[in-house]
This record gives sequence, structure tokens and C-alpha cells, in this order.
Amino acid sequence: GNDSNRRNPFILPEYACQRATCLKHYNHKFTRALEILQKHAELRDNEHDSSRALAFRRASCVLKSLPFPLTSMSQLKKLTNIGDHCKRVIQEILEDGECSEVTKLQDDWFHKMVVFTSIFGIGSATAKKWIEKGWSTIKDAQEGHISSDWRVKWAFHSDLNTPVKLQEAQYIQQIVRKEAETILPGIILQITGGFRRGWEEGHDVDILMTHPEDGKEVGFLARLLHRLHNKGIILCGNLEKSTYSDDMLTLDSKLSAKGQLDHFEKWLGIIKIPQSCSETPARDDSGSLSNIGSCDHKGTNSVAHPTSNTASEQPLNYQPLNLHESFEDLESKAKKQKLGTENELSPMKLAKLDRNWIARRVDLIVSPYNQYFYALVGWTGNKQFNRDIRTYAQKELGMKLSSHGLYDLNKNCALPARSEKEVFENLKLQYLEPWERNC
Ligand code: DGT
Ligand code: MG
Repeated sequence: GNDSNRRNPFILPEYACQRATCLKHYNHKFTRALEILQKHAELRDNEHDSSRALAFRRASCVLKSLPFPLTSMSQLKKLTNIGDHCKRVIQEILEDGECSEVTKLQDDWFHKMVVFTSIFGIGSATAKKWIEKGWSTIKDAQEGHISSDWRVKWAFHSDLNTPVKLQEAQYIQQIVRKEAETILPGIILQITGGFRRGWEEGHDVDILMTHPEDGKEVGFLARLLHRLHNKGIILCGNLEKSTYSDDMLTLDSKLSAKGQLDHFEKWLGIIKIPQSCSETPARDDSGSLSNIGSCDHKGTNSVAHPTSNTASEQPLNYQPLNLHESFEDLESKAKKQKLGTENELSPMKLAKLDRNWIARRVDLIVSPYNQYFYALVGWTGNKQFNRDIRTYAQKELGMKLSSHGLYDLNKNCALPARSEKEVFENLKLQYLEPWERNC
């Protein structure tokens, strides 16, 4: 009970990878406040802000692992990672139910920054500039940016800001699986990211793929994309070649080059799926999926879709479909519905067009099998868990952990893993289920 907790302050292991952190916990009113402080520091994005943001996050993460609701400051005594600033915040919430600093932070500027940075591809620097121009709503930004590039972005803005549901993620996985298995039987395909950690909604769908036979995965992704393109479901995207080399296992600087988190071959893009697929349960037989490609091509056909079934023999230098083509598709549809001529069409009108599909962000990642289980841990996340387990490996074991593997810097050797459990064993950690990694 609480009294005994007060007498015997609780002790938690220092690193989040040494303890379970679940979606549901006892201390949301504190963690919400601390994560607003984190978010605010991230949005300010000045010198020192990123380390402040991480300090708030670490404190929040400790409270998420606490197996009881915090009721007194004395319970914090033996907990690490909760600094004086966080303690003041927690104390005020304990005494007054809320923290005045956190309330004050959520001002006009904060709300505008949250709105602007929620736009796909907009970071805090651009958002700040917009606010300096006097803009405060999405509409202001839409009226201020009317070039054709921007009009395309606006047309998909509300789709991409509608959370992806678990059922939609499973639907997308089925489509990808069907095509992937046709090209490469025996392929292993796994939804990672937030959905694997137990979330029912997410901002995108992350799918990690590998093949148990060495080398089979080479060139696979381009062929997969070609088939998905032929089905007419790709709106746009970017295929990144693998930039991995073995010396990256040991060299920190190379691994984190240019803000990249890893060097796998991957495709980051936007696909369209029928709006109805989040309403009806996903089915396992593939018959229901065959019509998805045609979901938006009944009336207009400005997007060219080769119908050949020889995708597996197609060239490997896949050229992503241009977003503009999909946009033209929307525009001609708008004209048919007499919503106006091209120049009169507002992004809002386009976004609300009567169409039967919705745009979704998808990441497809391909890993060689001998790196797969490290890739799986990395792409399951969450981000804070990754930070923590990598710091733990470095500081406590003298090992370098990445999504490509684990390297013992003292013994100068890599430690392979044939399962996720072996990744944890190699790190001398108790296994944590994916849903226990919500730091
Ligand atoms: P959300 O926002 O609902 O999609 O949440 P998550 O947790 O799925 O976040 P997301 O999709 O940005 O990333 C999935 C996980 O993969 C995340 O925990 C961190 C990790 N991750 C993201 N980008 C990269 C990357 O480029 N390389 C590696 N190794 N991991 C990444
Ligand atoms: Mg995700």
C-alpha cells in the first residue's frame, strides 16, 4: 500500500531497457505534464533544448514504470533520472492537481507550433517562420503557399493527419504480403513501430522484411514497389538504397550520418487504401484485395497503370510515381463534380472531394537476415527505448548497438542473434515484450 511505499521508497533499475514500460500505467497526470515540457523544448529547438527535452522524457519514462500511483514526494527518493525541475512539476501536481508552468507553456505560440509541425515535412524552423509572418492556422498557411507543389501537399494533408487504425495497418500488410510472397516465396514480413508495441493507432505503417536465405533480399524492394505501382496504390515515395558497410558496426560517426538512424534499403512513401477498409474486418484470403488497385480509377484515368503481369522481370531502378499525377487525378474528378476550374480549386475543396480512398504513410524496410533481429528491435522502438538501450550497451557493456547488430568493443567481435530474445541475451538483459517498450 501507499504507507509502506512511503516508508520504503521504491527502487527501479536505472535504464528503461531493464524494466517494463507499458502503455497503461498509474501516473498519466504526471507524465502528460512532463511530456508537454518535453514537446515545448523540442519545438523551441534552441541550444540546450534537446538535452532538456530528453531529461523531461527520461523522468516521464521512470514514472511510467512505477507500479503504483505516485502520492508523495518521498516515493521519488530512490528513483533516478528525476531532476529538480521535474520534481518541482511533480510536487505542484501533487499539491494543486496541476502545474502552473505547464499550463502557461500551452499558449498561442505552442498551439500554433503544434498545428504547423503536424504538417508532413514541416519542422520547427519553418513553423517558427510562419508564426513570425503572422500566420496562425492551417488556412493561413494554405493561402500563403499556393504553388503547385504545395497544392499537392494540401490535398493529402487531412488524410495524413487522420491517425492510421490498426485494421488499416493490417490491411496494408496483407496487400504488401501478397505481392511480396509472389516475388519472393519464404519472405518474412513484420509490422513494427507503434502497432507492434500495442498501439491501436499510429501516424504511419512500418513494415520490416527479410529472407532467411542470404542475399535473396537484394533487389527485392524495387520489384515489390513495381508491383504495388502496377496495382495503382502508390501515390508517391522515395526509394533509398542500402548504404551499409561492415565497419559501421563499430564506428559511431558513420552510423548516425546525416540524421539517418540506419543504413537499410527502404522506401518511405504514401499509398492509398479504400476508406472502407477500416470499417470492415481485415480478411486473410487475398480475394478481397484484388480490386484495391482500381479503387479510384472508375471515372478518371490520368494515372497510367501498366497492366502487364511481368513485374518480377521489370528493371530494378524503380521510379516512384509522382504525387502530381495523383493530384491531377483529383483535379479532373473535381471538375467532373463541378467544384470549379483548376485555378479556383482550393486545397480544402480538393481534400474533401468525394473519393473512396485515403492516403497513408508507409515505411517499407528490407534487412539482410543476419541483421534482422537487431533491425526488428530498432524498428519496434520506441525512440526513447532505442536511445536508452543503446546508451546502456555503450556505458554498461562497452558494446555498440544499432539496428544492424551488436559489437563488443573490448573483444572486437560482433555478436550475432537468431531471435529477438537472443538480442536481449547478448545484452545481458531480461527479455521485454514489444508492448513493454513504450518508454
Ligand atoms: P507512430 O508515430 O505512431 O508511427 O509511432 P512509431 O513508434 O511507429 O514511430 P515511427 O513510425 O516514427 O518509427 C518506428 C520505430 O522505428 C520508432 O520507434 C523508431 C524507429 N525508427 C524510426 N525511423 C527509423 C530509422 O530511420 N531507422 C531506425 N533504425 N529506426 C527508426
Ligand atoms: Mg510508425
